[in-house]
Amino acid sequence: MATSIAYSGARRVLAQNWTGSSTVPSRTLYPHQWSWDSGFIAIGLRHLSPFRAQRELETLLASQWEDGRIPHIVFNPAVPLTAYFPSPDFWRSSTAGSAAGAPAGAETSGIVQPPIHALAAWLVHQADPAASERRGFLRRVYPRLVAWQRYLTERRDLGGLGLASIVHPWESGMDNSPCWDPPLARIEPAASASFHRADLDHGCPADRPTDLDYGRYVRLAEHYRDQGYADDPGRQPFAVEDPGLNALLIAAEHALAEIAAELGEDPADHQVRAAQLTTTLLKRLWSPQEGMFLCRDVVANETIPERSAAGLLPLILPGLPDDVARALLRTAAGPRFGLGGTTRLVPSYDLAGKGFDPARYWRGPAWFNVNWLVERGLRRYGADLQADALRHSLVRSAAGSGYAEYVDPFTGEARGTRDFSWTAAVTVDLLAPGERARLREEYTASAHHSLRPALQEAR
Ligand code: 2M8
Repeated sequence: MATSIAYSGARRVLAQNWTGSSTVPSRTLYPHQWSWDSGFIAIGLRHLSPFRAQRELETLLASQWEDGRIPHIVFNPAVPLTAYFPSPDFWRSSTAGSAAGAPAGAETSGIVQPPIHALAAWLVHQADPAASERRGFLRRVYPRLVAWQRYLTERRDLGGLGLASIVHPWESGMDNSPCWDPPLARIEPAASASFHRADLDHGCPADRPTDLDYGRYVRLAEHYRDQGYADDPGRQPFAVEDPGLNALLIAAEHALAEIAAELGEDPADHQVRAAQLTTTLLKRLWSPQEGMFLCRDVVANETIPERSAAGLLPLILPGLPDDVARALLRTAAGPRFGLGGTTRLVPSYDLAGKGFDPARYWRGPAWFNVNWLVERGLRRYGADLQADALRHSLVRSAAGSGYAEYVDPFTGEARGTRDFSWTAAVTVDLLAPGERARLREEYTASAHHSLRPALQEAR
């Protein structure tokens, strides 16, 4: 498919999903604003309209809680309650979240999602620095992004060693990953008759999480809400350190250092935090045996023996030890993820894992945002040929699937909903003229390792 068709299709999806102040992930399945979706969407939108990209992030940040958290959903009051579950009357943020500083004038969820936002803000600024400066974009978002980072590194340090924990599978963004099966098995599900799954009004049940998973999601969210969304360590039935979320947390600290320097402030604090967090990530979640990062169950105090694409995402970070970066590249290209071999795109979960299902949501299908991150990681460590091939495959699969929410990792067949915003947004970014060359220059200039030989070894 010609790249111009892919580009114009993606632009059409982003235009049709724009509400005037932000973008819905999907007009049917997800008719509100989602936190990490908006980050990826802004990264694509910056090439079409830097102003809209700024608005996307500013709209989300306007509903930030006083404790610094950015809620995972900001509800549109014009959308009927029945359109999405759990709806605002489930979360009751303005009342149940008042002690945590939830805004009084907006309804949101009370949980969070991975912190892509500082990186997104930095990339949005770079798309048109003059326009960004004119609107004081970075100066306005910087304190909010710092407060968000402090929320995650302080209030969410439930393991006590510095990494952020998730307290609900939805917080990982990879909702029904098999990584959550062991810690979720401890949770008594809410009765299925106690809620109505609006997702099944729009999605095929075989592509979505099971009712048993939903019962557990509901129970955990109710529990968190009923504690006033407090984050006291030891009181969460589900607490997991996820390498994907923590990789983005560290990437955010690097982006905040760039933003601080651009604003004439001292970036040192962010640089030190990024280095410390990277050391902790390596100590706590790196598995030399598996050649990737694994999740840690903080409640059971044990490693979760499941491999998901989240464990490859630290590749986006500068400064990984050579042996770690080499092993990650080998694992990505090996039988579990099939990059450049058996799969078109990196699957969300281990192809050889017992929970693998090529159709069901985060249990195997390939997702475009995850692959966009992997593409950057490959470039960061000098695997340009593999990154180019993945980029090509991402664009082809996105346009060929009608900008599907996710696809079968082997065939590229569309799954989930269509005309999905972040699929369109990363397509625009991957096709933006000069963007990849700029990235290569940035990575070369910052003198991060070039591991081309490692990739050759891996093949
Ligand atoms: C999916 O999650 C929501 C709950 O947050 C759902 O299934 O209803 C996930 O894919 C998540 O990563 C994404 O942000 C959200 C909206 O696209 O949908």
